[in-house]
Amino acid sequence: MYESKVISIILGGGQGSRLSPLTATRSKPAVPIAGKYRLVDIPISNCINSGLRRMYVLTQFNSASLNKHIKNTYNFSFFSHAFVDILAAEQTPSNTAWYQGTADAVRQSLHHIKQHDFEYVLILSGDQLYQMDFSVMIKNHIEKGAEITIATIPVNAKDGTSFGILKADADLNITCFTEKPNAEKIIGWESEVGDEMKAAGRHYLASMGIYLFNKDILINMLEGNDRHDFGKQIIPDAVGVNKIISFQYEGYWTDIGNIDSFFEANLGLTDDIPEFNLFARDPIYSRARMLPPSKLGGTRLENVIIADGCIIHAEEIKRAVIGIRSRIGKGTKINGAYIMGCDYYQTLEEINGIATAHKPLTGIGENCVIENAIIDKNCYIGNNVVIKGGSHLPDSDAETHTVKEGIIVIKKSAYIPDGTVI
Ligand code: ADQ
Ligand code: ADP
Repeated sequence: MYESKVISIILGGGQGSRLSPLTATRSKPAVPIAGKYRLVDIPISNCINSGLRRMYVLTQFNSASLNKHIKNTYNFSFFSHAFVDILAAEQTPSNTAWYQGTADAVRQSLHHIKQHDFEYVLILSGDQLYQMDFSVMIKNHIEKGAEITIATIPVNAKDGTSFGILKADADLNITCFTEKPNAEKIIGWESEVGDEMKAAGRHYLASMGIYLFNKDILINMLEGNDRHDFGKQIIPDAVGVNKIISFQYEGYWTDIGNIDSFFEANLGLTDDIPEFNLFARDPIYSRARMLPPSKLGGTRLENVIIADGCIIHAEEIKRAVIGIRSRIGKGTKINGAYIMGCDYYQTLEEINGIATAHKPLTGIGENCVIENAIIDKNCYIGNNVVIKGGSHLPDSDAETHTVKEGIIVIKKSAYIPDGTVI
């Protein structure tokens, strides 16, 4: 319904240091989640499921994997105006810098975006897990005659310090806004929220970093100035000047911008009734890979998601997400892990050659123990390897792995020889 009126812009990430080492060789939107998707599939699917089909993904650097994924996944009809285009920070004669922040990323992309016909711009974060129908927010924006709408969610005081916090009047006009207030400054910023939210201690209204702008307002705010960020500058400057309204959302929504929240969001998908529903009627779109069904033999499984194309002989797997083309050997025990899988299969000839050279195969070997870990794609993990994360481990960084908040992240294509203990 709003397809011809709205252009969506997905903020694909700055330098991605919070998700490193997963972003060492790929751009943030290309980071694999839930065994078979990539981060960017979440906002793109929300747009498609909301009837919005014209999208730009802004990213600091354009990895081959992001290009390939977008090109192979989002093919729209020849006769439709739909598109998903990547705009990577680019040097031009007038500008030699990378995106300096979220607003700067949009500013630098305006000359591409302005070539289309549209009335509204929907700005989305690329690192959030949620399912939201944006058409309801757009309808509300138009009916209320707003110039800017910010999607908001009630949060508790502790979480509130990580977000933009705002207050709205009875007509939901935003009257004040403060970006990431500290524990002292947040006092007094409580809002009237529903009973369920009150009972959960969620008294503060946080910006979800999801903005709907009228086209002219956005262009006026960005052109001819150097305000780099929406949260730090554009939104606070607009309060009291423009008609900004709050669109309150109370469903599941979580930031997955750091290793800890990324890990928990993935493992949360294995809960009996996960907060994020992969099995909803509106699908999460991703690349159709034509992989064979997964083959399992003799493995005890408890709360596990297994993607296509895996060959698994492990002894036991608990609370884990097992990604495409994973191979896991006999006797291995996994508890609390996200195994991203592999981009390719080895041929039998390769496997035999590798075996004689005493090198491990891609995937996870026999009799390994893996706990509290993320294993990036295409890793070679030998036999009798122990990878045990936990809160006792200090943050550290080595050639093959990083530890962040007790979670061990084995880097992409790492080679972990037989008998290694981490
Ligand atoms: P943050 O998420 O901390 O707060 P920011 O780091 O600016 O804000 O990132 C917003 C989104 O833009 C993220 O998806 C990020 O990856 C992406 N991004 C950041 N820099 C970018 C760049 N240079 N180029 C392209 N993309 C970039 C914001 C708001 C808060 C709000 C939270 C909700 O500022 O007010 O509460 O989002 O998560
Ligand atoms: P990531 O998912 O980590 O971002 P990419 O998508 O950039 O990685 O790379 C994955 C692609 O690389 C796969 O689609 C696969 O075609 C190719 N690839 C990588 N390594 C190999 C290999 N050793 N043999 C065959 N193909 C490979």
